[in-house]
Amino acid sequence: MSEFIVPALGYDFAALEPHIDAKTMEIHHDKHHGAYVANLNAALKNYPEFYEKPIDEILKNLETVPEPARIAVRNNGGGHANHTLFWEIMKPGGSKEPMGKLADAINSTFGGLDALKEKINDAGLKRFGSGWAWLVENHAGGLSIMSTPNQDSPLIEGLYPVLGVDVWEHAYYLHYQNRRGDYLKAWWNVVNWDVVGARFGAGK
Ligand code: MN3
Repeated sequence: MSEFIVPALGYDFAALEPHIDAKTMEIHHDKHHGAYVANLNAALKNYPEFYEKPIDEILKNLETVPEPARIAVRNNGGGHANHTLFWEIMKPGGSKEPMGKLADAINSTFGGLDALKEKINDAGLKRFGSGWAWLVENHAGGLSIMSTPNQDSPLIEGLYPVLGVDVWEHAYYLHYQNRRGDYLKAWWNVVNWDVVGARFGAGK
């Protein structure tokens, strides 16, 4: 039985500067994500069969988690899944804008990339307290924008996250303090659209 682990970042903590500073990345990845994984493992210690399942599958079928562990798995398993996605879609390099079928879907659904960014930034700004803003593949296979509180994953609602931005203060406070809007605007500079594009259509 192997417990859940924090995936390696795959790039330097400083790789996303000046938009996301190295200290924020180090604390966020090692300490915050580390704590979600430690708490997830602790929550499942009496149900080790869940260590064998991908976290996305567990979240999609949250009702199969024994009741005593379910809230902790929702919070900490959500934290694990959400941050794993977050590190991947921020990889430096890659396309600077969406391509192919994702670009087509963004254009037809939202009227273009700028409109998409505005809507996601708005969802992130309106999230009271802590949470995430998302671009998801909806039940019809199209794109929708949503926000979730805390570490709730869209997977819990059967929606597939294509892109997500963390609006917890720990994601931006060292560099941006209370300026969540400035963080959201800057964040788009570090999105790797190759990774995001590959996710679109993978939710089936
Ligand atoms: Mn976070």
